[in-house]
Amino acid sequence: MAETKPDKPGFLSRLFGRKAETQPEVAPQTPQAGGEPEAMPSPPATGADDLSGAPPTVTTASPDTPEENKTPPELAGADLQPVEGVEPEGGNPKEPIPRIETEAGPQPRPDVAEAERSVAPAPEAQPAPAEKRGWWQRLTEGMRRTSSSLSESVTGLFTKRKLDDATLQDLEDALIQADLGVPTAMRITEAISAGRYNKEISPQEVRTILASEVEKTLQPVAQALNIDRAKKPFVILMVGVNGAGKTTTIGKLSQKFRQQGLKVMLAAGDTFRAAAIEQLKVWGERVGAPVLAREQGADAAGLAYDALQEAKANGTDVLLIDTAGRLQNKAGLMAELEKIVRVIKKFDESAPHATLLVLDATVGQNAVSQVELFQKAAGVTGLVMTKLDGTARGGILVALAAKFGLPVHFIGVGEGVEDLEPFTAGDFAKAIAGLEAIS
Ligand SMILES: Nc1nc2c(ncn2[C@@H]2O[C@H](COP(=O)(O)OP(=O)(O)O)[C@@H](O)[C@H]2O)c(=O)[nH]1
Ligand SMILES: [Mg+2]
Repeated sequence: MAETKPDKPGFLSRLFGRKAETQPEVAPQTPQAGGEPEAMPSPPATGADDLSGAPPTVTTASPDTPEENKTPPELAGADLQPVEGVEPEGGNPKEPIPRIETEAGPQPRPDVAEAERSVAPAPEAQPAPAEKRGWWQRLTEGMRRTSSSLSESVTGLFTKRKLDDATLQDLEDALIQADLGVPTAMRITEAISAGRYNKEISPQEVRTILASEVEKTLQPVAQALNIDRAKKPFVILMVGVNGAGKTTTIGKLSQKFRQQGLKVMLAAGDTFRAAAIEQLKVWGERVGAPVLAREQGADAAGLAYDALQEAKANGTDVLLIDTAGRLQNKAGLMAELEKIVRVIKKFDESAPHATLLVLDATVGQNAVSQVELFQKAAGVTGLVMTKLDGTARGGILVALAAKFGLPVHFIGVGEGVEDLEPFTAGDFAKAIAGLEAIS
């Protein structure tokens, strides 16, 4: 209850679904058209398969981005090193971003669309103070697809029905289907049945118990990302598969750090794609953080090392290092990440001080194997889960918490710079159980 503040409508709303398919009955105050610009619509799937990183037939990203994506001129030219030989790429940034199915599940079409994304990270990057919706609202709106599917199951199962074995089994199935994971689903079902067997239980009571059990699972992992000011720079390595949201998350985090008065520097370590470099540069310009970038194909570990040196020399507080995430070449990916970590440690034994794995919630259970892979390759210290707004599979976060116990620092419910917030167990649990939507 403590997390639910009436003046805090917003992130929770986005988290639980404000996409078109969401159920209107859970719709909070903010109409779809209102408030901040929507995240880019989820585009139609394409057959493009460019995870190989092959040189793209990239459409040219004109630096003349649409009005809302224009970089404030005063922030331009912040790069420490301009990227030579890299023409801005991409087509019409307003085009929807096509997504493809990969082994990791639905992914944004990485290379060809990268250009578009590179110049169109966040329509609402300039915070609109008056219109800025609160986090709770954005979270519940964003997560509505997850919560409404769970909520429907609960309502269907428990309306005027006694709690018997069949109902409990159906509930457990619904929870498993919602990606909460088998152990958690069993625990929740047990908690609901305790002392209530053969009695009637209202859907609302079920939701309350569900929220409380989910919160118990999430509480231990809901940990803030603490920037140790004694480490200068505090080095954050961002890892994750292509399209998970690494670069966008770096932009959003940088904005937060900048607002805290920290000096931030970015390193464009995804050197496979020119457009990925450009994308980070746009974010750097937008949030006022210099970007160390090299030409496409440059050695990422060398770049990370140089970035550390530069950051140390210029008194940077936080250095965020972007990386490539080509899942189609797992051996290569792991070797590169291991090398980056090794080289960083040569400079500072205690670094990286945080290795954040960015996970796309829409991949559902595939997130489990991604955690295992990146833990092995880079020693993940914490998770960031993105795109909780675009999926009914938000329950995966609960399954990951139960399975790995890794800290979850932030969750993302949209493409905008404000759509990332520290993860709090109570808010998430309530949002997933659809409690707020009911009351
Ligand atoms: N809906 C939504 N889209 C997101 C979120 N985070 C990132 N994205 C989008 O996902 C796409 C891929 O993000 P990007 O940062 O380029 O992924 P990367 O390849 O891991 O660096 C971009 O279009 C982002 O705008 C989120 O929380 N919600
Ligand atoms: Mg990227």
